[in-house]
Amino acid sequence: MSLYSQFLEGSEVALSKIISHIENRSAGYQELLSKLYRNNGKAFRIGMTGPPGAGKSSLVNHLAGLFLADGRRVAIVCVDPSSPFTGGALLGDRLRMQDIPLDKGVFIRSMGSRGSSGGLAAATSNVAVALDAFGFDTVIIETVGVGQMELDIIDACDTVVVTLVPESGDAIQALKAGLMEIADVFAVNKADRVGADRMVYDLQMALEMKTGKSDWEVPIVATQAVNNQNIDQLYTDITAHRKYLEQTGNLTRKRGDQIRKKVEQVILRSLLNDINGSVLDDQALGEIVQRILSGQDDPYSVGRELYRRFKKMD
Ligand SMILES: Nc1nc2c(ncn2[C@@H]2O[C@H](COP(=O)(O)OP(=O)(O)OP(=O)(O)O)[C@@H](O)[C@H]2O)c(=O)[nH]1
Ligand SMILES: [Mg+2]
Repeated sequence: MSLYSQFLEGSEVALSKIISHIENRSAGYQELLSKLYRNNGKAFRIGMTGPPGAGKSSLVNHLAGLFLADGRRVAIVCVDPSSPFTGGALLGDRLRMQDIPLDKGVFIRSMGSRGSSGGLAAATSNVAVALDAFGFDTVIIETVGVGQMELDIIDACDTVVVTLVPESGDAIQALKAGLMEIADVFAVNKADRVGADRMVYDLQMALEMKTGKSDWEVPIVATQAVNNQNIDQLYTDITAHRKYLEQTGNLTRKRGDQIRKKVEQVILRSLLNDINGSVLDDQALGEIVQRILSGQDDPYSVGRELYRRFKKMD
């Protein structure tokens, strides 16, 4: 039986292999993704981001439990190989065992840092496609920080939860880091520590200053992941955001935009592959760079000329 048939029959081992295939971009992965994409679009994707150590994994741990209790099938993708799940009450130690299919309900996978950051973001969204096609209806993606890669990953999610802690610095900093733009829900975790109320208040102020408001009012939830406090509220807000997306048609629009970007990516990647294999190779590029460095040429002339040459080849 082929790997794909095993996948269709619900084998988590086949799922793991297919994910590695996608992650490594080994031969035939695009054909595989073509099939997976046709079976995709049912899962709810939740992005969890925030500074290192804010308690994202602890929150995900509890949230996964709440989704499970609601009869959902949950998959977790952890895009930070350096940080193992620290575990919580419900799934405990099992969450540390990454890459191992767990319960019937929860599947955890951590993504390696291989390849360029753009590559990792694309690979992560493709892995989410595989999980969706496999039948997980809830996919939670955890990333650390807010670099370009994280923003790209977050872009592929339906609902984004930004986790901050009282020590994260002031809300203005969050504003500067672009967090206000991407957050659908804020969790101010470690609310057992001093400064949590202040952080919530400052975030509220910052949200009020935000321009280009949508009609979704971003909730701010003070949580204590270690004490399992207020995570049910976080869960309620996350599911409310999903309902909002569905009812306003924003979900369809958002996914349409994501697909548009994906198609562009596929075209660009194919073009780049062809160009690299024909009018450009490593050595040629090296020589061009030298010429440009010494002022004999410039990137615009070279780029346009190479593209013209490439088009003539058809
Ligand atoms: N005091 C306190 N500690 C917490 C709380 N939530 C999590 N922690 C602790 O904070 C530490 C980091 O928690 P994680 O859940 O691993 O945080 P994370 O954001 O996933 O960390 P990275 O993935 O490494 O960025 C752990 O020691 C947790 O026990 C909380 O509500 N209060
Ligand atoms: Mg973590």
